[in-house]
Amino acid sequence: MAEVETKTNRGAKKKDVLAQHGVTEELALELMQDMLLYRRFEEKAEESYAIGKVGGFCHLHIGQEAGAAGVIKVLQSDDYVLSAYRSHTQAIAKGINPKAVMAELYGRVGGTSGGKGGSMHIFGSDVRFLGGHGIVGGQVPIATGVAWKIKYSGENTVCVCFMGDATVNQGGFHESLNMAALWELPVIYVVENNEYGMGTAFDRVSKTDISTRSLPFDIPSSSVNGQDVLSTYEHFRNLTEQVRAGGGPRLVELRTYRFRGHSMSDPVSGTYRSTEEVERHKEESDPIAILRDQLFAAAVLDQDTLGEMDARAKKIAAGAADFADESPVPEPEALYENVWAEPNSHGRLFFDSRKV
Ligand SMILES: Cc1ncc(C[n+]2csc(CCOP(=O)(O)OP(=O)(O)O)c2C)c(N)n1
Repeated sequence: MAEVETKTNRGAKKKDVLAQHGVTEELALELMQDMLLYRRFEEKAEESYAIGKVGGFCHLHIGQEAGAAGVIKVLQSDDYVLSAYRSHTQAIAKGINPKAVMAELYGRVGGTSGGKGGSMHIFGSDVRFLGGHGIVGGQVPIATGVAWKIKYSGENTVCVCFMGDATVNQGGFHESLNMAALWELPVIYVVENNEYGMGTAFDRVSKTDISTRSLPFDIPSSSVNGQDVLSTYEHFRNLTEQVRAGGGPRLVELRTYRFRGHSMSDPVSGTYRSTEEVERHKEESDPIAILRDQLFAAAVLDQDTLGEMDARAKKIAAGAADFADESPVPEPEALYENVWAEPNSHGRLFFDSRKV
């Protein structure tokens, strides 16, 4: 006979979801708080862009927050992360202050690159977030070099390299995987497959799945639901342990979806996807709503607490915008700073990234 579901045993049963993924209640709530911050930060950036406070390109991660939260939460503070241009949330996840990220979007002195990099070039060498890269695939060979350095110097760290699905047909991606496999480098290549490279659907540019891309190099690959932060976290926790223990490189497809246009200057839908498609994804695969439902069902979270957490996230996002507003614009002389490398005592060219 079917067990009668009461309020108490419903909570107990659903708590299994957390146990299944090896996630404590505290960690699950942290993941929720992180994703709320990323969502509210991006919405604030969107608003600031719309009123002309953010110049240049601006690519939002709305809809894809579980990737930033679930992957980076697993890492040690001395692990490395590199990404493409849709990277505000990943930079915050790695430990860069949201104020410095927003000020960079605003082109202000208080930004991560003194306001000279903009949205696509968030950088924080002190927390080992090495960009923020505007050239599709540009970060992949660099991440491979970072992983080589980790191995050469015997560090107990790993390098995580995020990229979009349009990267996997680039030459540099394949060259990097070849070298990473050959030298058994501690690098995890993470492809955020949001189904489109600008306005081109992935199945229009590729006959095979992303996971097949590592087959020629004998690199293990996997695919995970990137809208479910608990699955993402669990997947990367296991994988990172293997890579850290010397297991060599990995390729992971994070199946996700972007809820906004390619960049702030593009429409949300267009000729390449319909409004209905976007609305369906928002309805069915919003990572925040998925975790909310899991935590409500497990009686780990209620509406009031969620409201408080959201208010906290909004306050941090608003504080970041205020900080950016108050930060000065760079002096014209700043154009000449951090441009040329200086020779060090060995006569070698040395670029002091701490000044950036
Ligand atoms: C080498 C290179 N080619 C073309 C572009 C123009 N471009 C900018 S974003 C983009 C699409 C990339 O899509 P994807 O890698 O899937 O990432 P997503 O935007 O979906 O996060 C293109 C083609 C570029 N920046 N660099």
